[in-house]
Amino acid sequence: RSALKERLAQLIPKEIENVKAARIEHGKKSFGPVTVDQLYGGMRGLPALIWEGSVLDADEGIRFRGLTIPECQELLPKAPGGNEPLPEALFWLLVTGEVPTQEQVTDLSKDWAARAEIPSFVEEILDRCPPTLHPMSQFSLAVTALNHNSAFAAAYQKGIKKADYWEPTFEDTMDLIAKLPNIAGRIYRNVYGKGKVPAIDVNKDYSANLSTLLGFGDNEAFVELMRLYITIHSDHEGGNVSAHTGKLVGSALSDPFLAFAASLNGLAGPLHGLANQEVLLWLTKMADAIGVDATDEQVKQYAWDTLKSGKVVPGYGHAVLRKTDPRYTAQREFALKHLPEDKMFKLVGQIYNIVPNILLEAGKAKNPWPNVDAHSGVLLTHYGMKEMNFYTVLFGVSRAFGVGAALIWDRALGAPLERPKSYSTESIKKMFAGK
Ligand code: FCX
Repeated sequence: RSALKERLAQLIPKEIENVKAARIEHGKKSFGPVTVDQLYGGMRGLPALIWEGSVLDADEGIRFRGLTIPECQELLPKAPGGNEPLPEALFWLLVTGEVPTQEQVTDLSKDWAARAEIPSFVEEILDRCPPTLHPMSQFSLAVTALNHNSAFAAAYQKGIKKADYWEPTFEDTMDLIAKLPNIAGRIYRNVYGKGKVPAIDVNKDYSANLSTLLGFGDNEAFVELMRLYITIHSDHEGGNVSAHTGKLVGSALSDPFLAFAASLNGLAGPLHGLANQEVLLWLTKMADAIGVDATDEQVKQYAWDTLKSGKVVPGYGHAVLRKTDPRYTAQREFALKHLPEDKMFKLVGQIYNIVPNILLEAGKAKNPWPNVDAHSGVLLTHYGMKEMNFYTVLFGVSRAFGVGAALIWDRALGAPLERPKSYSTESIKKMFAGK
């Protein structure tokens, strides 16, 4: 058993009691009324899910098990000589609620490296994809196919007891996360003609290996970027499309590969994870049209033109956040440290000073501030990863950490099948007639 599984086995009985106690004390309490508008309005603000790994505050942003991003940067173990938290440590935190030791993190790096290989038939599936098939579709195909070797699916067929569901779910989640660098690396190299995927180094951490498989392993700044990137993209509470989809599909006892493939299909939408690709496309077009050294007036005009053509400004706005996303700020700080003179970074900063006022003036968006996707693309571009269609794959690798941790806890706590009630307009009219 890995150290993390050992710790989980100790924590689960206590957490089952903790949940029981919370339900006895608060189970019948109400969050307040549900309005008809919430049903029509994408369920904004509707309390509906339990998600243990992180909670999002509209003003403050995300906290992972109670820790803000700067707190994670300070408290979580780092690589020797590195400054950014290791995603291994973030996963440990998401799963256990505890900050791991350096030794526990190293144990996880080694465990993932040992599980990293993907079956040859999955390699073949990826090799047969036309390079014109979007990297996110390829990613989802490969993750779905990993279900072939699911420990959970096999155990379920054998009649595993409900109390033990978490164990094969844990094994599948560990396998899933471990195999993503090989999948991402293969897609990147196949689609953009970057040669063969090299081998994993069992003595390196997850982000170092991911960077090597993508072809950027020699650049320590890129490796550090990956550590920060995975950490901040891992989890954003339970209601966002990718997280909720994974939880929903998992609630049918679909194994973690099937559940996470569903998450990826949601992440591939332009209002969610694909926005990082859209941002870079928008920035590049802007730079082509008005130059990277454009005046504020020109940037303003360009943003207005985008809005007037009926498009959204990608990377701005959020369904929950009402202030600048701390994930944006963390990336901005990284850029200020590592690439302060980068022209595209400067353009991103200029846009930050201009777009919120325009969105406020336009008067529709409830949140005029930037989200995580407004910044990630320029950082990747700076280090030479210019293929913007690929960006959401890196978001997907990261999101497996949060969705995976949640799937383990859902099975440990015996979360039931999700089945909310839906209504037709006709039934709503009847129900509230004369009221
Ligand atoms: N540009 C232009 N219009 C915007 C806008 C933006 N950036 N953000 C919101 N609006 C518009 C909406 O399109 C909506 O218009 P409508 O009434 O004509 O349909 C109106 O403002 C109200 O929307 P609002 O309640 O503020 O936002 P929602 O909760 O419905 O949607 C998203 C939130 C994120 C989808 C929205 O702000 C958006 O489209 N942003 C651009 C895409 C983006 O960056 N997505 C990534 C988000 C996130 F960080 C992630 O998941 O990765």
